Amino acid sequence: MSAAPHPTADSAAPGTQDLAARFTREFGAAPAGVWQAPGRVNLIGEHTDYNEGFVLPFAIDRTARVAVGIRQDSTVRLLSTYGDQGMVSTTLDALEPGSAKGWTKYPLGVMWALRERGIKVPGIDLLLDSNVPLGAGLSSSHAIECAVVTALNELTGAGLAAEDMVLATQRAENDFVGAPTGIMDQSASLRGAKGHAVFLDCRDQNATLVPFETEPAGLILLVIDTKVSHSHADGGYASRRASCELGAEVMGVKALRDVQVGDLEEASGLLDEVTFRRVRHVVTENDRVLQTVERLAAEGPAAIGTLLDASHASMRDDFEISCPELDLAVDTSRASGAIGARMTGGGFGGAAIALTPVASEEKVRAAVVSAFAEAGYAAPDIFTVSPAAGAMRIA
Ligand code: GAF
Repeated sequence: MSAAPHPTADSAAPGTQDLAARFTREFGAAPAGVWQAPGRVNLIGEHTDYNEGFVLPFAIDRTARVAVGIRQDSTVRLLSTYGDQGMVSTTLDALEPGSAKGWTKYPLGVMWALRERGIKVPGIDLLLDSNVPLGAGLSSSHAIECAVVTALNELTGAGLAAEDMVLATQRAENDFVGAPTGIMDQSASLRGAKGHAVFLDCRDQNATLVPFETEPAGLILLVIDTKVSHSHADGGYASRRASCELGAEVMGVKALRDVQVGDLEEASGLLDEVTFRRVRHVVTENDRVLQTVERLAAEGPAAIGTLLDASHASMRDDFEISCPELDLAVDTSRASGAIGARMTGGGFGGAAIALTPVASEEKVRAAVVSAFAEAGYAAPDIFTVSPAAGAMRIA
C-alpha cells in the first residue's frame, strides 16, 4: 500500500465531467472514455477464496475512476488526483515486476498482465480518482485494477469475459504487485450488482447474485474503518495461505474446500495445533457462507447476525488475523445494539462491519467512537454501505 494521503470515505470523487476535463487539461487531449470500478465489502467468507471455497462479497458505492486516452507510441503516463507521486511516465517495454511504486503498481500491473496474456496493449495516458478508503480492507487496489482492466478490455477490443479479467487482475496482484491474494475482491468489483451480494464458488468462478438489501428489514450495514493500515504484500497474509496449503497437503486433498466440518476430528489428529486451527477456520467459514446464503433466502438479513459473530470469533481465535482495534469495533457494536459484526477483508487492520437496526445506529456509532477514544486509538471512520453496481464505463 502506498503511504500517500488517504482518500477518505467522505472525499467525494469528482464528477465524470470534472475528471474528463482535468484529463484534457493535464494531457492536452480529451480521454477516450472514463471507467469506474467499486471497492467491496465481504459479507462473509474470509480467506476461503484461495482455498477454492465460497465467498459472499458485494460491490460498494465507493469507486475508483479512470479517464484513459490511447497514445500512438509506447509511453505510459499516469496521474492521480490524490497522493504525492505527481505524473509518472514509463514505457510498455519497461513493465516488469518490481518496476513500479505506490498506486501506479495497480494500473501498470494490469497492463503487464494483459501483455503476458498476449493482448496488444497500447501506450496510454491515465488519470485516476478514487473515494475508496486506502488500506481499510475495502479493496482500494482492486478497484483501481478493475477500472483499468475494464477500460483496456474495451479499448483493445480484447473481449475478455469477466472470469478472464478476474484472472488478469489476480496475476497483476500476485506477480507484479507481489501480494499472494485470491479472486474474491476483483470478482465483487467486476461482477457485483446493485442490491445483491455475489455468491462465488472460487473453484470454478461460478457466481450467483444473491439479493441483499438491509433497508426492508429495518437494518443498515455500518462499516467501521479502524484506520489501522494493512498490506497483503506483508508476511501475515502469505503465512496464513502457506498454513492452508500445508493443511491440504497433509490431509491429502487438492484444497481445503474438500474438507468438511465432519472431517475436522480426523484433521485434529493429523495436523499440528496451529495448522489445525487455521484449517478449522477455513472449513467452518465455508460452511458459514453456505448457511448465510440459505438464511438470506429463507429469512432475510435479520437471520445472519450469529453467523457474522461466529465468523469474527473464528478469525480472531483460529486464524489470528484480527487486531485489538477490530475486536473493539466488533465487541462495542454488538454490545450497543448491532445484531452481528465481524472484521471484513484480509485482516491485520482495516475495517469491521456491523449489521445494525436503524433505531440503534446512533447508539452504535457513539459507543464505538467513545470506546476508541477511551482506548487511545485513532478516531474510526464510520459509514453505511449497501450493494452497488460493478465496474462499468461511465463516459
Ligand atoms: C484480501 C484478498 F485480496 C482476497 O483475495 C481474500 O483472500 C481476502 O483478503 C480474505 O478473505 O482481500
